Amino acid sequence: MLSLEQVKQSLESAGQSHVLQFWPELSEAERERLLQELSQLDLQGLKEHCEGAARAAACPAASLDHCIEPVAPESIGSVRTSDKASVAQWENEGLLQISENRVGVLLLAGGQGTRLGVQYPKGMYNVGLPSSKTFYHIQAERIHKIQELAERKYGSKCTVMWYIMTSEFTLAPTEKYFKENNYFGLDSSNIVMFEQRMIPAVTFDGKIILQEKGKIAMAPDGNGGLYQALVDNKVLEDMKKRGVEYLHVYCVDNILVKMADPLFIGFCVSKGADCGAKVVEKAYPAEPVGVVCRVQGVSQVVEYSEIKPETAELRGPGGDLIYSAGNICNHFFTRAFLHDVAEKCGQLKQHVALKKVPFVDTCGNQVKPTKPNGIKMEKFVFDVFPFSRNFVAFMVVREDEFSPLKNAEGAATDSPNTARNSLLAQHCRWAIAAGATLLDEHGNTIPPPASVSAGDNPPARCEISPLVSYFGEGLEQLLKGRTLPTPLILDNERAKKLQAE
Ligand code: UD2
Repeated sequence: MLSLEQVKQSLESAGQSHVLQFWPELSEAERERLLQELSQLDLQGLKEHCEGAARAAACPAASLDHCIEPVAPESIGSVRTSDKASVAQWENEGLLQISENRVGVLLLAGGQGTRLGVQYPKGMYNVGLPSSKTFYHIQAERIHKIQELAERKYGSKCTVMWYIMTSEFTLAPTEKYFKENNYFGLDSSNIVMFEQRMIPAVTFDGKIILQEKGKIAMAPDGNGGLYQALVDNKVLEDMKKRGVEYLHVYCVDNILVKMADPLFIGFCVSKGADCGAKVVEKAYPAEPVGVVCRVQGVSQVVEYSEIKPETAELRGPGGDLIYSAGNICNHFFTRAFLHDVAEKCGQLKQHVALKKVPFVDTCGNQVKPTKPNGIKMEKFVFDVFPFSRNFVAFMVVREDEFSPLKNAEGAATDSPNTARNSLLAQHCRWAIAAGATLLDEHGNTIPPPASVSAGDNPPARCEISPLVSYFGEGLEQLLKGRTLPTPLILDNERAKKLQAE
């Protein structure tokens, strides 16, 4: 830890002496915490960070709209339009890589979940499924299952490493939650949690914001902080040691996420890609997903917050959105590519977010601003795409793969209700496709799958544990010809009973 004198000098030369304004009023413990916090900051880079943030907020970067063009549809792989043989070949390739321990998953879980408004990590959120499982729990079970499927197909016991990027906000509660739940049955030595860096929020005139008299307002450096965090925490070395060559990076809040999706992994590997992104057809122009497009000829993602509404609304002659390849924060990277970009993490673009940041004023009063007063600088995980030598995009079916939780209950989109419904609707489709007749709570037969779509009210509460089925496979032998009342939780125990009947 640095001394008070050292910190004082650095703050002075960065024009940030106000940070110690309340020092005389602080208790010993508060002083120690503040010194600790300041010692962890990049004090050398502080001046540039604060001035840079103020500059960036004053003159926002020119919009990219004038130099973007859509990715040609034929250059996007697609699960829907590819022939069955190719799909099977990609899936087998993915399972083979998994069976050889060459695939890991990396969860981006450092965000603060501001829109959802909970004080704990989003991964611990329970959207109200019949089983009450949380995102972390579901994801752990999908890892279990995909390991099992790869093992069964190729006959070798395997591990999908689970790397979890957290932040100061999410690390301790996530660790505690995993421990309390016995790592959901996974081997704890195959789960690696690490922390991304935090950076100070600053005012529009480039002054660090004090959240309390003895505490700086800090925020994680965006999900693109991943690349620095991989270096800081020697994650690439860990991957190398364990032989993990491919990483599936994903965000925490998509209830339908297919962990280490063998089809996506197999597609990327078969195409010799170093970097890839899953996309879905955008649902509506203002949907909060980035678009995969070409900027001056180079494939990348333009984030929803940085594209003009009139560009997002552009439609082709058939009425389809021109920028329709919606990024769902599911990325593929080879370890070699990550190794290359780790050296370039200093070059990653900084994005400006204007936020309402609670602060103490110069008289020491707590203020909760009603309009944005602070700048948070963020890096985006997809900003490494332009460094790729062979980038591929893969279009998947929204109903099968994408239903994110962003907003609190009551919102029309991306809420606990829509997430829960998407999963239950999917599981009803699986059960019916496997030959089950589901009965609703009144004993009426549930109609066939075509009438069930994500986001709609699912016709019944039917939840299938990932331990029983990963993407609808293996259900026929359990469900064909059966009439089952709902609510139904099809977990391992119930599956065993059905098998025994
Ligand atoms: C993300 C994508 C967007 C779209 C959408 C789909 C980015 C930058 N944007 O937007 O294009 O795909 O998801 O749902 O990827 N996170 C961290 N550290 C941070 C900030 C965020 O780990 O400092 C994690 C966060 O916990 C979450 C993921 O990154 O798992 C995405 O973050 P978000 O929910 O803030 O991103 P969103 O919805 O604006």
